[in-house]
Amino acid sequence: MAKTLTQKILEGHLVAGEYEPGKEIGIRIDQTLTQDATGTMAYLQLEAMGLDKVKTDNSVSFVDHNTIQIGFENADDHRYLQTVAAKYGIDYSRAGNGICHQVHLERFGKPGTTLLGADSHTPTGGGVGQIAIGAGGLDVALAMAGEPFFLTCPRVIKINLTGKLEPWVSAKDVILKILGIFTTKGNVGCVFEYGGAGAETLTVPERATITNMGTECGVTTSIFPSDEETRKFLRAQAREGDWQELTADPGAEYFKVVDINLSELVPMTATPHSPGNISAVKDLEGMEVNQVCVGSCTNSSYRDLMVVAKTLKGKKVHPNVSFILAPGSKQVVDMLARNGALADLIETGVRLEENTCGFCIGNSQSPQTDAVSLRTSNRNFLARSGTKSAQVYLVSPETAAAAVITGKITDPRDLGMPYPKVDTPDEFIIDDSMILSPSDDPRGVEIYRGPNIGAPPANDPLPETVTGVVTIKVGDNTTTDHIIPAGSKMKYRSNVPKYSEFLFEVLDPEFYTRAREIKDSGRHNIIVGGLSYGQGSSREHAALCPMHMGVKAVLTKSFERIHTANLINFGIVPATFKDEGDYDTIDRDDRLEIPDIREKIRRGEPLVVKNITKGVEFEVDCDLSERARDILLAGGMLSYIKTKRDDE
Ligand code: MIC
Ligand code: SF4
Repeated sequence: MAKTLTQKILEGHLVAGEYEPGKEIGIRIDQTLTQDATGTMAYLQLEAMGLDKVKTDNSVSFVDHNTIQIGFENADDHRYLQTVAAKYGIDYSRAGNGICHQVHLERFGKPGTTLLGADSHTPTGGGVGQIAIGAGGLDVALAMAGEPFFLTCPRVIKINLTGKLEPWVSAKDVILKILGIFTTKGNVGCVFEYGGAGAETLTVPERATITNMGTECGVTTSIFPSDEETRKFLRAQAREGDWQELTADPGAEYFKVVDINLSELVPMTATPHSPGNISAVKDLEGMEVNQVCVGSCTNSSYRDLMVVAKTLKGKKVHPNVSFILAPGSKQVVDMLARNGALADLIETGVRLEENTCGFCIGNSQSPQTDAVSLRTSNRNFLARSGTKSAQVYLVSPETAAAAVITGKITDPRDLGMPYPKVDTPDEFIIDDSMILSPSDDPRGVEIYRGPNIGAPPANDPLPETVTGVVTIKVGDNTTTDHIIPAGSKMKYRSNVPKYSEFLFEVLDPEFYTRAREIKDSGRHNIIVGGLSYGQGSSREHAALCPMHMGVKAVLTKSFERIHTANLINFGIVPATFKDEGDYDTIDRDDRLEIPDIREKIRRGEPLVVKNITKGVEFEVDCDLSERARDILLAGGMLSYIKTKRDDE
């Protein structure tokens, strides 16, 4: 039978279950990545598993998120990460080497392999034909320990590309177009597999922009075939040996096929406050711009920055615009420094940030009140930039560069300039000296632990009955940035009690105090949400901190994939309304009871929720695999593993 590329790679890695879309499967993981904001918790969990060495082919610990280092916390955590990597056989990419996804694509990504990353944009690796999936840190720790990764066998959607991009239209416009078609919700359990003659016209960094931001649609991952273009990129990275040709079989059947003619695309933007609010740049032309930020794991490659540098050469930054640039990696900066493009950029009046996540995560360069900020990143959720009243528009590097010159939202085709097309160079500058190999004498490595690091908190098994209060009711598309902000608070990632104080801060600053009172009175906290709850990042703190605050159940219209897995891993029941209308009957502060919850979960039956305040009852579904049910009943993954080990 003709197979999709996704099926070929997944079947080649199958260790549990059968390849049948919709069913749970377990796959072997070849590579893992973590970053510093998710990494400390993941490695504390890995340490608790008692291994000598990771069991993957290759695991990399990147430092790219918390590099601002106000206070001792981040620097301490980075030292912890460095020592733990040296001891457990993990490569350590030092702060200053670049953003995890960009560096991984350059130096590690390998066609046909599986990559599990503790960051939602791990699918960037799909740009070189990897099955690259984002997950919570605990799942990544388990993969490092050699355990399978469990996921729902995906429905594969083919995105058939035809034509060729016109000048000034680029990969970001392709993925924004796709977001306009698929939106940010309703795509859980799917994979986007790209193909068609149009796919061949895109370079690897362009493909990686597209797979990176497929995450915003909520798909499990996105993947391009591995072809001559992939080979060219790997050769330029001095890794041609990692190449193999990989395509779908002719005649492979897909769940759905969507055709996109690249020749018809125009510059696009995602308007505030969701990557799913798509407009043509033309429709917003003339709006005054206060800030332009180029960078992030979506658009910080050599190709992207060269297009910006060439467009701006000889020009000055508009007086009303603050122009920030954060390159994706040391390799990118090195290339730009040596070919003169960096000097051109400096002449324009750019404000250079370190080659890290930087502005993208809101821990620096927060714009002014009510600012219009154009960013080449992937998320424009409310307050993510650090300024709640700011209006963030997501755009391509080309559209960003145009606004730097004009001070207004401008369709770059209107600049009236020849398009500075940038191809993959024959050779990238290779210098891996910022990637530290593990120690030859792991026993001799002493792990450094600063005072900011606490042990991962433990949970109790699920009670027979949940007796709780609705601590918060939120609407559709609630993201993990709403649940637990990153930005300046992210330095508390290793200190769960402290970090929990910021839960739901953006939506309801009183949440923490209320949740604390409810917990202290011996009752459970319950969260109520709308459609696509838990969109966005992989941060397990969006489940870990609620667990710490005594949240036992989250009732929603629907969930996103990584967040559901994180809730289960931390012993919180994810349940969906059988009848979505029941959402409207609940209010904050309602007292709810969910009797016999253990028994019903064990039997896979709907749960009955009694709203004591309103005097009504309704049903919610908690339709999980047998394994997920066992994890939940044990009170989370760590207790589950412990019970399993005790039984063996
Ligand atoms: C993000 O872009 O939101 C992050 C910060 O990279 C997160 C990970 C985290 O919260 O640490 C992600 O995308 O998973
Ligand atoms: Fe970093 Fe932003 Fe990419 Fe997240 S989306 S990994 S914060 S650059």
